[in-house]
Parts: sequence; C-alpha cells; structure tokens
Amino acid sequence: MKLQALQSDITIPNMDAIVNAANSSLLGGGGVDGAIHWAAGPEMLADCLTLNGCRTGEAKMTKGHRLKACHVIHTVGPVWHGGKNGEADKLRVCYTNSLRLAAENGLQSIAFPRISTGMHRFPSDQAAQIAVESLRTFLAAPCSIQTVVFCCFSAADRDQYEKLLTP
Ligand code: AR6
Repeated sequence: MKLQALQSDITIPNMDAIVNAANSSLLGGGGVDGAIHWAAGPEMLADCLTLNGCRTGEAKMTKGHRLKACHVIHTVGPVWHGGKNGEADKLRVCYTNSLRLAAENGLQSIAFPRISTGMHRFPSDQAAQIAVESLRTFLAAPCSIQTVVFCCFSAADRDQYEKLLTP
C-alpha cells in the first residue's frame, strides 16, 4: 500500500481515478472542478448531465475522457459554517464514499484533492486530519486500492500531509 502527498495539479496524475471537489450540479465550477472539466473536455460534462447531480457527501463516477486518469469520481464536500453543522462527518463520508466507489469498480490507484478547503472554506488542518483518518480507516480492510495520492497545490500543504502520513 502506497500513501503519498504530492505537490501537483489534480489533473496531472496518471491514476485509475482522480477525485473532483464538485458542487451538487456536477456541471462544473472553479478551482479543482474547473481544472478537471477543462482538462477532461466536453465529453465529461455530457456524462455529468446524465447523473442527476450529487448531494453533499455522495460520490458519482464518470470516465476521465481527455485526462490521463481513466475515471473521475465526483464528490461534493461540505461548506464550512463554523463546524457545528456536521461538517466533519460530511467531509469524512466524501472520502469514504469515493474510496468505496473506487473499490467497487476494482480500481487500484486514486488521487484526492484537498476537498472543501478552497471555496468551501473548511479549515486546512482539520480537513487534512479527517482526510488521512478516513483513508486509514477505509484501507484497514482489504480492497483493490493499492495507491492513494493527496494532490496539494502548495509545498506547505504537501508537507502537512507528509507529516500526517508518516507512521
Ligand atoms: N489542483 C490541485 N488542487 C487545487 C487545484 C488544482 N487544479 N485548484 C485548487 N486546488 P476548491 P472546494 C486546491 O475550491 O473547497 C468549485 O467551484 C485549493 O487550493 O477547488 O471543495 C466547485 O464547483 C484547495 O486547497 O474545492 C464547488 O462549488 C482545494 O484544492 C466548490 O468550488 C479545494 O479547493 C468546491 O469547493
């Protein structure tokens, strides 16, 4: 099992799946969502139109089309409203549902962005802890997934994940 933090644009890794920090329409937006839609091309948007949107915490999959990644797992992270509205649990299920969908489809490698830490304003430290804990809990049981990468925009973010991933 390989767990890794990378300083990279989410559209770059050559993985079985990359995860999109989407909104509930699944029709695109800014940040990660905008970059993935731009790189995947209009064929992915056409796939998204058939999915009837996605609720917070859910995960839905399309092909990667023009991306190097074969699949895109779209999930909708919670908007931070101070932490007393179940934000932590909602973020946890984004990771768990994305990993479950990947495993149900026999995928072996998956890259995550830092879901909810941009437009959705989730505090960075807390989000990183939730991401790594969710991953460790899910991967404690046997499944197809062999490689998980956290894609971080900045070196500081990558260092934060590297510390958390160091046993
Ligand atoms: N590659 C890797 N990381 C990125 C990239 C990229 N290309 N772009 C931004 N980040 P965000 P959210 C980092 O806002 O908070 C969209 O409009 C960024 O620095 O993409 O879940 C959707 O449509 C931050 O740490 O996702 C939704 O409406 C993290 O990725 C909403 O934004 C997540 O930032 C989702 O907001």
